[in-house]
Amino acid sequence: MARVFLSLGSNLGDRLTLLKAAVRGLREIGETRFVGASPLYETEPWESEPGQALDERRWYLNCVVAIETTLSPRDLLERLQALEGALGRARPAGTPESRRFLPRTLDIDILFFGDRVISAPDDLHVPHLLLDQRAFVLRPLADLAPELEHPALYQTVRELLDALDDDHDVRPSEHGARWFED
Ligand code: A4P
Ligand code: MG
Repeated sequence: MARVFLSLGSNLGDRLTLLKAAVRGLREIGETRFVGASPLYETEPWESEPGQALDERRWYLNCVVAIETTLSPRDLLERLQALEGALGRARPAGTPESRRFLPRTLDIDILFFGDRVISAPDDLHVPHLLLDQRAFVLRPLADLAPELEHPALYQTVRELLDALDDDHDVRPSEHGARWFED
C-alpha cells in the first residue's frame, strides 16, 4: 500500500458539490482506501486565465486528500482522469499548454505517491513539479502531513511552506473541517 496525496481544485460551477462528489468518487476506486481530507481553502487563481480581466478571475476551492492504494501510479492517474471526466470536466482540443489555465470544474493532481520519484518525459511527474511553489497546495498539505518529506528536495512540507514565496491569497473557507463527510 502506498500513501498518496492528491490536490483537488475547482473554480467552475458548484465547487463545493463537485469536491464532495470527487471524494465520494475517490472512495469508490478499487484497491484504494480513503484516509482523509484537509479543510477547504478559497484560493486566488495561480496564473491568469487568458483573456480575463483581473477582477473576473474565478477563485478556486482547493484541498488535499490522502488515500492508500495498491494501484500503480499510472493506473491511479487513469482512474483520476476518469473521475474528472465523469464529473464534467471538458478537455477541449489543443495542447496541454494552451488548455492549462482555463477554468476547470475539477482538477485532480497526484502530489506524492509514497516516496516514489517518477519523471516520464511529457507525462507523469511525481512528486508534482510545482507543489513546492504553490501555497494553494502546501497550506492544505501541511494540515494533513506537515512532517512528510519531499523525496527529491529532502525538505518536509512544513519546511517547504515556511520557505515559500507565493503572494497568491489562500484563505480558510467557511465550510469547516468535516466538509466531506455528508
Ligand atoms: N501529469 C503529469 N504529472 C501529473 C501528476 N503528478 N498528477 C499529466 C496528475 N497529472 C499529471 O493534466 C495534464 C497532464 O498532466 C495529464 O495528462 C497528466 O498525464 P490535466 O489535468 O489534463 O491538465 P491541467 O489540469 O490543465 O494541468 P495541470 O498540470 O494539472 O495544471 P496546473 O498547473 O495544476 O494548473 N490556481 C489555484 N488557486 N488553484 C488551483 O487548483 N489549478 C491550476 C491548474 C491553475 N491555477 C490554480 C489551480
Ligand atoms: Mg491536472
